[in-house]
Amino acid sequence: MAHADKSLSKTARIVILTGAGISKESGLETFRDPDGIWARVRVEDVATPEAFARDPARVHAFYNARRQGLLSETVRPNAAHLALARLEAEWPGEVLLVTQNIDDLHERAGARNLIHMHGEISKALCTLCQDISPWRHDMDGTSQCPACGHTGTLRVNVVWFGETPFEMDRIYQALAKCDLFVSIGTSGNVYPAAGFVEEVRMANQGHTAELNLEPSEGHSLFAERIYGPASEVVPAYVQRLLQDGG
Ligand code: BJW
Repeated sequence: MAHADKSLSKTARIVILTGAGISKESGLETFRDPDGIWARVRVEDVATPEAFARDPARVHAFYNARRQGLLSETVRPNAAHLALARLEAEWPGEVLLVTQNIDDLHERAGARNLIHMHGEISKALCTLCQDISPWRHDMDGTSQCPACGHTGTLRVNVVWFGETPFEMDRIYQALAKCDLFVSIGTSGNVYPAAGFVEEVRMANQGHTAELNLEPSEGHSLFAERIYGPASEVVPAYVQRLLQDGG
């Protein structure tokens, strides 16, 4: 474990990036772990615009199953989601949470200043009128857009490979001026998120920390590294920040 060498001012600006690992202990699958989603489904079959054009029914079925899983009673925010919401509520400076996750567990835990850079599974995007609307049930080729009334034009509002993630300008602005960047539960395989730590290192003197089950692809780029289950290491890290600034 590598540690921080200085305390943060209580007005420090914090950016937190989360990935699938933070929701694992809530009962949701990660992607690249041995028991992850990409071990049983090919990316090219479900997570590209080409896959949707080729076989929309298959892609709808993939996301319908995951949406149903997210809505099941056993899936709830865990101690890591709750700790980050507590940090946002109690930290005197700005805290921006950027998640790659398409679940809503950060919101359910109470997070407010949150960007879903890879979209949200509980929203539909109309490919005709571009409207984005809440969508909590199954979607198929007969689903009707609530805004324009057309059928067969809806897709899940998530970012597939080759598409541009949401709110990148706002994210890069926050990275450029943050004093602390914390990456939690992400393997560091997918860009642009995997490059955020380098953005911070290049743009300013911000401290960087990785909290994950195991070292990520880019672990050596982080000044501080803490390994263990998110439900244990995140609450402890937040407690330390709130107590003495790091
Ligand atoms: C725990 C734990 C516990 C487990 N506690 N931890 C070469 C060719 C073609 C394209 C590219 C290329 N090189 C780069 C690209 C770009 C491409 C890319 O990165 N490809 C790479 C694979 C090479 N990226 C894109 O196409 C992106 N768009 C883009 O770049 O646009 C250009 C642009 C950039 C910047 C500005 C403007 C424009 C889009 C990427 C879209 C990713 N989409 C997915 C699917 C979304 C919907 C869905 O959920 O189905 O997003 S893929 C999938 O991976 C999902 C995730 O958000 C993303 C990241 O995964 P994550 O969260 O890191 O999960 P895992 O499973 O990888 O890791 C989990 C970690 O948790 C592990 O380390 C575990 O150890 C840990 N863990 N249990 C703590 N209890």
